[in-house]
Amino acid sequence: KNKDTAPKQNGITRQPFPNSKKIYVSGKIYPQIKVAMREISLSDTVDAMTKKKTPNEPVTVYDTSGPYTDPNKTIDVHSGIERIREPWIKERGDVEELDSFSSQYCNERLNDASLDHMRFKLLKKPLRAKKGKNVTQLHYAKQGIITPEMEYIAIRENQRIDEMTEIRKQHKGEHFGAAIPEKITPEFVREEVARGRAVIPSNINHPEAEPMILGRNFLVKINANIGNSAVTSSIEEEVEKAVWACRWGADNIMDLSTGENIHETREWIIRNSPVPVGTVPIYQALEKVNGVAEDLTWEIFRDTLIEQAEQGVDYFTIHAGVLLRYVPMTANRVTGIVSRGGSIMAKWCLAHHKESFLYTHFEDICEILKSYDVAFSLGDGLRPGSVADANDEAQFAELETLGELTQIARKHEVQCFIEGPGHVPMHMIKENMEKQIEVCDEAPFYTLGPLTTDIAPGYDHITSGIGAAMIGWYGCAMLCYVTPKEHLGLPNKEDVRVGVVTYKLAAHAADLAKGHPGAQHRDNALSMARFEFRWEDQFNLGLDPERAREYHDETLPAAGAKIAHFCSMCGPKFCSMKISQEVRDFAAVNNIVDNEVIAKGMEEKSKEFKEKGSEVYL
Ligand code: IRN
Ligand code: FE2
Repeated sequence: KNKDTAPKQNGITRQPFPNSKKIYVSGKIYPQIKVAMREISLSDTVDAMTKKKTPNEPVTVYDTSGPYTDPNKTIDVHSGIERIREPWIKERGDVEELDSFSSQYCNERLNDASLDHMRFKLLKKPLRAKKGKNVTQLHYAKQGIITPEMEYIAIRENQRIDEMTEIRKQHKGEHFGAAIPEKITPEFVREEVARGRAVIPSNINHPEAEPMILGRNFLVKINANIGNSAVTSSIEEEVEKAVWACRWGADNIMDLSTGENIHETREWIIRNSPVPVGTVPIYQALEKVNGVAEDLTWEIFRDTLIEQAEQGVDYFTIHAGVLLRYVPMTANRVTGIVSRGGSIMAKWCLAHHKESFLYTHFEDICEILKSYDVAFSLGDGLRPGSVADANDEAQFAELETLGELTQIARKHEVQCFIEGPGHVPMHMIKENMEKQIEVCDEAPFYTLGPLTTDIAPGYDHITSGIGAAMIGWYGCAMLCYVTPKEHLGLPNKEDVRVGVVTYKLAAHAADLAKGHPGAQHRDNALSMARFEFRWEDQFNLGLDPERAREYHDETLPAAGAKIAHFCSMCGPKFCSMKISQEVRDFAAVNNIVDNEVIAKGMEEKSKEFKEKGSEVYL
């Protein structure tokens, strides 16, 4: 069951989802923008008695898979995917093209003959803001400008709800102070960005990415971490990891690579990634000083930031909230400091007995980030690594500092969101969200899980999926996925798929509970298919059609079973959905009102049941 069966093209998964086609919706303000969505076509509803067929409208869903699922696109991973945002960025007139990287380190690497086995060419000349210009979406939003990125997002978030006639019962949702409109407009996107309540991770050097937004008044997004320390042999393999995560629904990926060839690996990922890419630059900086944390300097870190910004990283995790005086607060914890970046900075602070350069040079970092529109993802270096340590003094002390830094980032008009825990039991999750909103003045929250218990190694996608759904409902903007391998080992492709799908369902459960206007139509369509025994439609509308079909095939592999009015769980005689439909048909024929019908239907079923010998399983 665990093998990857999807057909590949040059090592990259390119198979479209079943019964799905890629559609592109044009903008109104900017007709040149083409918003990619997936349209799932459905089979007809067949009336059980008259056999009359009624067609079902196709369902449009949010699509993160990029051009890879569009059979009409030719893709060459060695030159990268289409740079859809390039004309938008250049037309704004605020950028200049550089002939090579500003970072000397980077240019040396480019000429290093020892890299021949993994050589990459400069696929794209780096862009940088012209002197004195700020190219962030936040800056434009504050000027009152609706960018093409903003209109793209508005269209994408709505999922054509205004064109769908078949919007059935939709629950209102509990908003917890959020304010989600009936329809997301480009102006609403602009306002949310201007307010700092939403972030569009969109480095000018990553024009390949399809714009997406993080904020509690929008769909909850998910992140998949893909980098690892293993040596990979080819560009295709690296790109395939990213493509695979996006295929299953990752809204955004983080390249956490360490070890050799970080720069090259990242180049390939970014040039071929249809979603924003984040990194933790301190990891690469640490490689440059051979893993000795104390040897890190501001200059090495600064150069790393510039190098990555010019490659196109859309946001940086920066653990600037780990202050010297907070480190002792972790001494009596059950699990101490579990953040990699957090522990590096804690070590540095103790060794030098000073505040870290991330904190003391924070404004310098803002100057760099605004020249490329890299967003801050302020790291939670002191997040709890066990439920016992949840919501403790160290965690909340760091959060206060992150709130302070948010204000500085905003002063510079640099986009900013906040990372959060970690391991938190269910009853302590809401407090996290509320505190973050208050302390960080509504900057988007981005959490790792949280894991709601520590006792299920091997199932931490579920221990954390529970917490992720809850915090997403309370207002968290993005959920960092956890795979079944968490705490145990490096995730393989199957783990990535399970992690992404688990987080996608947690995020969607949160969207439903929040009452996002673009959420419930998919549930309704799937439920109708399920009720009408349109098995194929039920599979195809799901998050993982392949897995659903496999499970159905396991007991009823015959083609006829895909239209049968039962499945192997209850068998043909005791399917509640079948019985319920029979009751309805009975009502239609006998022209009886609901309550009576049910009573009468129940009575008949009871008689039938007794006549057959009152056996539950025939
Ligand atoms: C997300 C929320 N809190 C932490 N994260 C993710 O953890 C973050 O985005 C990045 O992928 C990773 C950073 O780990 P360390 O360095 O904090 O352990
Ligand atoms: Fe953990």
